[in-house]
Amino acid sequence: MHSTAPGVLVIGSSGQLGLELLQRLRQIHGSTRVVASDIKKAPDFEGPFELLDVLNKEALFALVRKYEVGEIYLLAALLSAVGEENPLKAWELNVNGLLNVLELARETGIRVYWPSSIAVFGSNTPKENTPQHTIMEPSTVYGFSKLAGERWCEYYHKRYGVDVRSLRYPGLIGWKTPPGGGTTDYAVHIFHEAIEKGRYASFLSANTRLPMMYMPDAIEATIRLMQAPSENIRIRSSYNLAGFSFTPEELGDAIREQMPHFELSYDIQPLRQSIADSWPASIDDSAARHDWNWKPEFSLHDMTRDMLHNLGKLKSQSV
Ligand code: AKB
Repeated sequence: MHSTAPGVLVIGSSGQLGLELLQRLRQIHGSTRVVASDIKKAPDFEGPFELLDVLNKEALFALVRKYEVGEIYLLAALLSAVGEENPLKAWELNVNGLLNVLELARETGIRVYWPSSIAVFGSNTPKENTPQHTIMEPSTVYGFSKLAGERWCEYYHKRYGVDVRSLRYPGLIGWKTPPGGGTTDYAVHIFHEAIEKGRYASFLSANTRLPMMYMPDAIEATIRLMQAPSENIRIRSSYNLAGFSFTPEELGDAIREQMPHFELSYDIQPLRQSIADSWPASIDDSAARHDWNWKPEFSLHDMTRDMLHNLGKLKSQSV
């Protein structure tokens, strides 16, 4: 790298969030300054890409030196449903991967972005308008690995001055990339099958209300958080973040406004249903709104229209 500005490293760049965040970061910083990395390469990358397992500390440190990295976005994680299939691997990747990055940040002064999730809450948490500070007794390995990660982030900030920032994402919905093994994935699958088959069988029950967000809002929130002055970031564990909440039935109704013949049925998966039942139905994100002016743009109906339009276009181009 010959630029004087520090490089940006995205770890987990082939995933649902990674790919879209990578594109946005490359718009902001320029393609050559933003290095993509993952354990597998996504098909259509332009710009630097490196194979990297974040658990390999030496390889991580070498990459940071090679590209003179000043900022890391650590997105590699096992999500809630796949995490339950391999709990020890989920713990190792989600916690030790973060610790490798935090150690690097402590030694070099690199800034860090790391996502947390609404999965940090559990069934004893108030379900409606879940506060920033409340009871947290997550029941999934994903949830308590994220909660442990939040504690580590705050610890590295207070103890070593590491500039680490984080958001508790709700379920993320986007058309550019498939979701990667979460409990909220139905809200993306439903659009694919609505367009391809005109019907969908939801693995969550009709009245399961969960907090969700359209991907452009999630990307905007991430960029806004990272661009905010350090003194505005009062919370160094992770900020609550809200878009909108809905049930599968309400999402089906919103799709039917655009596609009147769409049929929704139910084929409940007990594991995912029990995870969803332990999570909040809606989130209070007033701390994020106050500290760094967060405000989402998209409603359920805006998102539904945009998803059907863009995904429909994408699918018609690929046939
Ligand atoms: C999941 O369902 O596991 C994720 C999340 C809410 O963190 N989408």
